[in-house]
Amino acid sequence: MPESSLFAAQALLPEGWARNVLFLFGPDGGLVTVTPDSEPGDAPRAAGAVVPGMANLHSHAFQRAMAGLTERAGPGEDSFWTWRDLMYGFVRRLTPQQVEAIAAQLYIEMLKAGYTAVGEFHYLHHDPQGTPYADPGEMSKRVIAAAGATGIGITHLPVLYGYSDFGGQAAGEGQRRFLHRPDAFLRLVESLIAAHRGDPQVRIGIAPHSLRAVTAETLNAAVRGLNTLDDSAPIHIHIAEQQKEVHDCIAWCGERPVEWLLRRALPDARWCLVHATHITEEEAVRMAACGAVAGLCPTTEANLGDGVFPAPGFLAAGGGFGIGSDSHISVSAVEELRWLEYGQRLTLRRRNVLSGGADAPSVGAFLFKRALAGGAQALGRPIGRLAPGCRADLLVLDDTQASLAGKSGDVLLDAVVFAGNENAARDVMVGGRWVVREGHHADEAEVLRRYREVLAALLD
Ligand code: NGQ
Ligand code: ZN
Repeated sequence: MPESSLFAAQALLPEGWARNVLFLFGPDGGLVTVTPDSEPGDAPRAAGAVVPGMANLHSHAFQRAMAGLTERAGPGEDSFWTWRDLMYGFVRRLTPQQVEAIAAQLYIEMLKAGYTAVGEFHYLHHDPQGTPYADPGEMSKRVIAAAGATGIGITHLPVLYGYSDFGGQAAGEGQRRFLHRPDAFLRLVESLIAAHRGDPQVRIGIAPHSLRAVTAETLNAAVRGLNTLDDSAPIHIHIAEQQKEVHDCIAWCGERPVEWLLRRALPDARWCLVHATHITEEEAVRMAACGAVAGLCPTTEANLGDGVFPAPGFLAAGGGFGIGSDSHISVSAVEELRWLEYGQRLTLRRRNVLSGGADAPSVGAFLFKRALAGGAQALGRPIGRLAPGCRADLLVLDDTQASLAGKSGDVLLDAVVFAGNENAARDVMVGGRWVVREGHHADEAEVLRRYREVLAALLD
């Protein structure tokens, strides 16, 4: 049953921090009224400060099960590309049931970490031979079912994947479970949109995998097709993550990946450009101007040896960003935000690089608030703001933790982002329902049991 109200002594609202806030929720899990300086009446009291739930805008759920398995040096120099070969090997045997169990475990971990919605960039579509399942939406349905069962909101982004490299080169053996032609892909998207119309917990978008995996023709066919179904649905793409990718793109067409995309696909505020690590100052300015969100995944970008996103130029140009845990080497909004700033400090040898300037100097609060806004935009969901009409997706912070002692307002978020190693999310609500209470999810033991069985079988 959704709750009907909550009272918070301190809460982060769109206009800033407020005291004695009374939240009233509707039966559909939306916020109806948000009233500062109220009396609690008989509303339940939050045990700590209340902030909006965070969006995790980039996830490949199955990769949670390989986290920790790829940290052994190979015979030659390891790279993103050698990691990718290991990933192709791992993906070879996964069954729909296993993918559902892995996703459920992951989504509980996300909820406990304070992520209340996920952007699932989903490319594991077909059986191990590359043949569509009897129901071509089988794998998508498993992942969406895991989200439904655990309570996380999902923006499901079926991936269009057709080729292995720039210029439409034939896909390889390791990629056969991922492949679609645009027409079959659009039938999948259409069936998923039809199945979830009106469901506030599920939104469907698309994800052309990367400029390596599509051509101008297939990319544009997918976007045109999506527009006939839902012309505000999100569109995500991996871009300019590795330097090799940039060099190969220039060798192919004479332009850098983001330059090519800006000219050929005209991305706008519906788009999320995931990683965009290797961009020039000019690309940063043009990317910011088009309104697309930068989908930053600092722990995975570090783990895979990608590089550091040039955040100062992009933010100065007005760019928006959100965070994702991508390969799930870490499932922690705190780590993503902390490493986003630390990457800048380490390369620029400065402190307090990403902030709102003199008017909003708190770095942790700046990162948290911007990631809320960018994540909501990228997922195409009314989240990230505790305001009437938005979803009742929120966190209660555990301010009994030593690292948070005595802090309030923006300094509280600075301490959450930089000063603690304990999980600060005590209670987590999605769509008006408590999904985590005192750090626990009701189904965590059963979901973990199933996950352990899957891992035992996979690592056998
Ligand atoms: C992915 N992961 O799709 O899982 C990719 C690697 C590729 C990241 N980009 C595969 N982090 O880009 O070809
Ligand atoms: Zn990715």
